[in-house]
Amino acid sequence: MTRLILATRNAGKITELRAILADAGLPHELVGADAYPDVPDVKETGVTFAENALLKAHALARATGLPAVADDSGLCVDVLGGAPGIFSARWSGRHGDDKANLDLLLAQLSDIDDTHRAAHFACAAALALPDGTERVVEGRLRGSLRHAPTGTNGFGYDPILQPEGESRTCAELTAEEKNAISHRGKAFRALVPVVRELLG
Ligand code: ITT
Repeated sequence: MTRLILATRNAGKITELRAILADAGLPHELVGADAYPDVPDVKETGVTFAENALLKAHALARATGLPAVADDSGLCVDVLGGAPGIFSARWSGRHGDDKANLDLLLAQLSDIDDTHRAAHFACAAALALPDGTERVVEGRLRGSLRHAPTGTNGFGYDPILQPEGESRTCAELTAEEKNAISHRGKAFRALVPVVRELLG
């Protein structure tokens, strides 16, 4: 069975990606980057989600000699011109401090009323092979931002993003409900035929 490495150390993402790829019926063994502790984290020097996803996938594919998939994702707020965007994970200054990132964003938007709180999650999903072959696809989830966090599921900015057509935030959706509509779900479902094409 081909081993496919997920280039992430974010436990929330690993859980989501495993479910999405398994649902799609991919016969590959999916392993998180933590299985390869000696591979250093790649610097996310790209300026788009696609560039960063490709950087992460290539670094892991090169280091392990195995096909690697990676995503780069974030929250893009209209009134902030698309920020935090690629800086979503480190918006407050500390990478991965979900609560500090969310609190800072809410404070920055405190005077903005509901008509101007449109935002979307964006995700680029990349596949890289050790020989340098690469593919990248993208997905989005549009919605609007609440004034206070609600819900305990998910991670990151889930408690404040209410998807279009929903009365709940992403953090009030079950994992299955979120995967069905999410930016990451869309991007990785679009990557499935690409994995099949390149890896069989
Ligand atoms: P890896 O780089 O190891 O994959 P990361 O958390 O740094 O993990 P990203 O660089 O893709 O991942 O940053 C994504 C950030 O954007 C993440 O930390 C969240 O703050 C936010 N984000 C992305 N997808 C999200 C989702 O589905 N729900 C909530 N927040 C999300």
